[in-house]
Amino acid sequence: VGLNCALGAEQLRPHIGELARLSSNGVSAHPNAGLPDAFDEYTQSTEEMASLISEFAQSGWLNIVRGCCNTTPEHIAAIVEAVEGVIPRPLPISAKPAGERAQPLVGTLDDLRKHKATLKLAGLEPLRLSEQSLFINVGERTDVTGSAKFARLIRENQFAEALHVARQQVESGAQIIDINMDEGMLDGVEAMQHFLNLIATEPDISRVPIMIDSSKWEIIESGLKCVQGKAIVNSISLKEGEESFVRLAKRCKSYGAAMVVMAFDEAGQADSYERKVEICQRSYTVLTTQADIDPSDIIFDPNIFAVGTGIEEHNNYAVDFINAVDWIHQNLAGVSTSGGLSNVSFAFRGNNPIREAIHTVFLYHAIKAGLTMAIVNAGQLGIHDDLPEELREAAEDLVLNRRPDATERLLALAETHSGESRTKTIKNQEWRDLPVRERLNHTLVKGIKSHVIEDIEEARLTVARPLEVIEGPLMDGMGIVGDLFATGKMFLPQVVKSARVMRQAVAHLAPFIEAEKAGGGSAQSSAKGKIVMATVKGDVHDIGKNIVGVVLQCNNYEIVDLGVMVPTEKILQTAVD
Ligand code: THG
Repeated sequence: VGLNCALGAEQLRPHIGELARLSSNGVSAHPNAGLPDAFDEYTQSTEEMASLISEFAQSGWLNIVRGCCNTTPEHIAAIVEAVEGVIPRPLPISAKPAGERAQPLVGTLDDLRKHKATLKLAGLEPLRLSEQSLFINVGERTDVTGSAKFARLIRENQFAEALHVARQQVESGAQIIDINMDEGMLDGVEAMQHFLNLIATEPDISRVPIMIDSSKWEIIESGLKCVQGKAIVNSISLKEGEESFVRLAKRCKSYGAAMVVMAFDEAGQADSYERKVEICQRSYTVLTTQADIDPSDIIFDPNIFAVGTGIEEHNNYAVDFINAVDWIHQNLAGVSTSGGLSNVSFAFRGNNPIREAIHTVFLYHAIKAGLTMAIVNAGQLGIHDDLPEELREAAEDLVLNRRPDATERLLALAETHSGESRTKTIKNQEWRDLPVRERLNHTLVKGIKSHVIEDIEEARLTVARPLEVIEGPLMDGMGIVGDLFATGKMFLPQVVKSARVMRQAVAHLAPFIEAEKAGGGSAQSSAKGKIVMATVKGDVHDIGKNIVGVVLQCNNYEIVDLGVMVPTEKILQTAVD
């Protein structure tokens, strides 16, 4: 794998360096003779080009090198001379020779920790999981079987609106989106391909990896042919026996996709802890020994089924899922886990506050057991500590199967809570009468945009310097958000909302802070120093940076803010300049 054209060797350096770091195959470089000047002429000398290439080779980056635009026989001769005797890049040790089978990685606990979830995915941007990774939200709304609205949009060919649903998922915190076009009245292959091609042209959607969800292999494969990056197949299983399982797993691998593996075998879906464990163990062995699948590409879904259905055999479903997730992470090295969260509350359809309460409680416990990701309605997760005490208790009784009458008790509560959506509850509360500091806390934690400016303005008038509003109530609020998030009581989509409010608040204060600085007069005019700030390549999160920037400015530093996703070279060059 390598890069040619478009750039000269100098500009190609970071990309070749990165490929060399990542690739398990040989790496090639075919740079142009520099970049064209204003007259479209390439002027790089043979010596200059050869010296750059020599540096690449000496760094151990190259297996093949040649030239592209405007390299002359003289350039090539100089390159040949420059790399003479340099050892080609050795292949990384982890790269297995073709055909060699992976051994199952069941081993000691230490081995397990080492091999824990290293799933790598990508849309336009990479999503790499490690042991430190937080829970991943997969957006569920782009599913014709899970959303009446999305189904209607697709049926009526309103693809622009359907794209909007996908964008909303990403905006409200989905880090992957699940797409399902399984409906009797639809040409699933056609709908999947059309929708995925449209998504590919929307960088703010296609930056996240896609989970292609279908019970028909034909639809999945048609999707795999359209997606950029490294997608997830949802799903394969042993339901039709080992032979077809192995064949489909190999197909997934040939497209470079990761795969959701359902706890499903020839005898049916696993509905008890023992069956879940048995099928996942067997699937793991088959996949790693017969299909040469890397465990990091396996995502086990041990089936989230509905609880509270009134059928006694269902009472332990959530507990069995959570315990199976725990077992999988203790015993099947390197794999990830997932589930369809909204399934668990099907029995309470039509009552969103109750469903949200069940989801929140369920996720809290499943994440503690190690759950890597779940298919969720990203914009609609509750905050664990915010659930009214009695609702949380009742939901927990149901999810954890703690009392035989859990369903009845939750239903009784459902009557009092029915119809009231969570947002309405907040609106109706008397939080507007609280002191301004507490109102700001509430606004930040809940991510409510409606009164931010008004409250910030009020707070600003109570302090001597506008900066104190940031350093006081706003930082306090973010502290609360951070604590709730760290303890699994608040989820990423909510943090995203809080962050937006914080951004709004800081934006309102910035001009006042600027004005104060300008009014500070000549006594303060000599800066204490100059700071270059940026978020690095791959990181779009700039709120922390912006706050530090504002605070430093107030302390008389000059700030050069390069923005977000800035390449290393640019940061270094700016520092040098
Ligand atoms: N495992 C895997 N994939 C899955 C599931 C799973 N894919 C589909 C499903 N389960 C997860 N997705 C959803 C999406 C929506 C709902 C439930 C699961 C849902 N929808 C509301 C309802 O039906 O009441 C929506 C109503 C509406 O807006 O029309 O609950 O388990 N691997």
